[in-house]
Amino acid sequence: MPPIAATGHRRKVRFPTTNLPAKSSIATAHKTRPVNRATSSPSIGKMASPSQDPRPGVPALFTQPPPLRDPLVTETIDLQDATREKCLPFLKGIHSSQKEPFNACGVPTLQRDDHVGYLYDSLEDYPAGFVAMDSSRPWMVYWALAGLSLLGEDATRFRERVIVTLRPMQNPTGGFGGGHGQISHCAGSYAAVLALAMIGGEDAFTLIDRQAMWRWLGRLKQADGGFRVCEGGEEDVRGAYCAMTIISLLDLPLSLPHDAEARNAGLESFNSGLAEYLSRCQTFEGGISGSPGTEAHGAYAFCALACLSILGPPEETIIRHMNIPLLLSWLSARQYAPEGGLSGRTNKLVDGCYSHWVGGCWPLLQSALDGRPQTGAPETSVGSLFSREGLTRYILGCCQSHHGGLRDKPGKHADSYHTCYVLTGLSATQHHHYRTNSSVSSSKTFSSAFSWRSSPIRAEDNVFEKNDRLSPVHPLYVIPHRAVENMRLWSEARPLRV
Ligand code: FPP
Ligand code: K
Ligand code: ZN
Repeated sequence: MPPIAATGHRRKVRFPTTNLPAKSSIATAHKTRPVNRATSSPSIGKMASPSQDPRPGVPALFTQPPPLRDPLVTETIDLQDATREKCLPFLKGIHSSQKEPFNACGVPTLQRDDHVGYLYDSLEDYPAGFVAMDSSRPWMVYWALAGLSLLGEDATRFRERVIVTLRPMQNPTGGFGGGHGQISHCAGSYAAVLALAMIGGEDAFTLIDRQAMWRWLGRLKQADGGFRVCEGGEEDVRGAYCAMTIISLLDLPLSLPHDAEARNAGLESFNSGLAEYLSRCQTFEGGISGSPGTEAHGAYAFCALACLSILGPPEETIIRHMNIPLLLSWLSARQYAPEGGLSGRTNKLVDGCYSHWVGGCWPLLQSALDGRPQTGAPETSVGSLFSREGLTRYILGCCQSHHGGLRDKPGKHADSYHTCYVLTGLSATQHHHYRTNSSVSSSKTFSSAFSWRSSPIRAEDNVFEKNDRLSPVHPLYVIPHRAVENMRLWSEARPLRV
């Protein structure tokens, strides 16, 4: 039982009987089951015949297979073909599970109430099979609150309940575990801090032991500039992004604690060697990997670019530490046609959650290319670097689950992770994110991270309707701007003496 039920919003939870999350970590929370060839065949289910005409308003780019084909037949290509065939009736707007109304562009409406209901449900009880999610408790809270905020709901009504839920997960030695009694982890701490920022208020902020958090993060900093995700755990760009998110939001001192082992290697600050470490994560493909020498992946690309954008102005940090033409080429290759959605890596499939992990890279790169910020929105901009129309079509056409919640792709069940990140991606297609030369923060360090603004893109300039508009979220912290600002200003007013 949750400590305090979400009174007034208790709904009956609908749980799928199959496709339960298999593992517990964020890295696996969105993993799909191995595809069963028989069930992934495009001919099953109650879908319309693939040859049926699309609704008016859907351009041929989104209704036909790509004109160029690799004649080689491999498992990868079979899977790609099957995925495309599965998506086509949804893109054409003719699948029987899609809900009316459709707009003049042939795109279905955002089923806002269904998604709100799904996320409220996601904070209620779970059957035994979900025990694997036990180490993702702070994430469950974060995904629901972030998703609800995007949908225009008020996250602060969960204040008391979130505080009671998260309190036992904080360890006296610093940081939050994935649940009560679990060792502190960067990912759980990131989700917990962001959830507390969203509910806001003195009780939420004072819950965090900032001094212990600083000491614990000091033990994660490595001699090569990067961060481990937990003591004795792996070192990767998730660690770096989560750590710098926490440090900058809570205004923790940048100097490493005296007992930090990285000091023995000559490092003095949390920033030391970090940008150079992230630079070493860019691969021959142009994408960014979890650690130097491994495969480029969209989730890591976002962590690395957001971390660089926290460290300093993207037009300095990203430009200096990344090969931009190569990065542009790899990021662009993540968007597929006819699907319109984004993949996480070369030769893999579109997945709704990359609407954020990959889609969220674009505003950061755009800001880097636009150069030094001005008083308001930039007068000239490199403009949109991806197809907002394609991504909107994939999200609204292929990712909305019939009973609420959003999903990886047709044939998959919704879950709160995908609901959160698909909505984040949809919001990114509806807003311009840019920085100005005035920061909310009065300190010089991280001033650029707190200078982001957004302006809505007109519904007429994309394929969504006015009522489908989501709230904007901060492109680095992935929570509402106000939540970012309140936590930073509260922390700045209470400098830590160490
Ligand atoms: C591959 O999964 C996925 C990864 C290698 C990385 C997953 C990491 C995240 C989603 C986010 C981490 C960020 C933070 C802030 C903790 P897959 O093989 O199932 O998917 P794919 O086929 O699409 O690559
Ligand atoms: K995936
Ligand atoms: Zn996914």
